[in-house]
Amino acid sequence: MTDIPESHPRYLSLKMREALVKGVEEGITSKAGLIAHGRGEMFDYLIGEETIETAERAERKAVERMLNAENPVISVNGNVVALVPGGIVELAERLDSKIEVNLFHRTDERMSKIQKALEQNGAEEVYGLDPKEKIPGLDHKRALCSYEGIYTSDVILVPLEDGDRAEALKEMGKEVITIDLNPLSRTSKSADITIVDNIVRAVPNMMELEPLEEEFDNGENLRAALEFMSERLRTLSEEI
Ligand code: PTJ
Repeated sequence: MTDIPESHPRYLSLKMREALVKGVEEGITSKAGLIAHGRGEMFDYLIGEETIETAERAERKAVERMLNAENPVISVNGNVVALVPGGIVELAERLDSKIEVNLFHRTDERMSKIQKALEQNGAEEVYGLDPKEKIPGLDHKRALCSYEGIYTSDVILVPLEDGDRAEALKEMGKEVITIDLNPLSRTSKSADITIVDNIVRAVPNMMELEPLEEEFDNGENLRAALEFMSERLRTLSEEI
């Protein structure tokens, strides 16, 4: 592993990359996960690599919906575990939520490595390893899920999710919350609540923030996030 000095101006960003590379080396993160992260980084750049107001509002609403759910579930993949292994376990505790491993590039080996990583970070029960159900409308392995977790969940947090699965979960009638830096992704557009923030900030924020009781319109919130990005680009271009 490269030793990154804390004084480096892009220290946090480089640490994230290192965590993902380590994830790949350990068999937790998929190689495609590196590419997915690169896309995320680009959008993070556009929001100035900090939590913007619209994201904080979505984070607060997400906390409110998860706390009021009957069977809330956090779906976890190889990128999530590489970036916030402890954070996701703590968040599940705060929200009284189950954790289920649900992979796009599913192999038994990755599933069990991710389960172990979560357990090492304090998770007592990890769902999804012995799936008895399928998310309708998806082809084979991507669809596999547990009955107690994803299949019967009413509110589901699916960070860094693939668009097909987010749409299929909506089709099942679930309330879908995502964390996705790209406000234009299919997941972002089909979710009920989209948190346009880096997961490394969103998860600790959701540990602290008060639930939002007011009405929340995801389309409006997404447009405001895009507007923020355009405005920032305009300002930055004037500074050159
Ligand atoms: O571990 P697996 O096999 O389940 O695979 C996971 C990935 C992420 C590879 C898979 O789900 C995938 O291909 O996802 P997509 O379709 O690339 O979508 C991931 C979304 O997350 C993209 O819109 C990225 O912009 C966004 N993203 C990437 N890194 C971050 C992020 N959003 C928030 N925080 C990040 N750190």
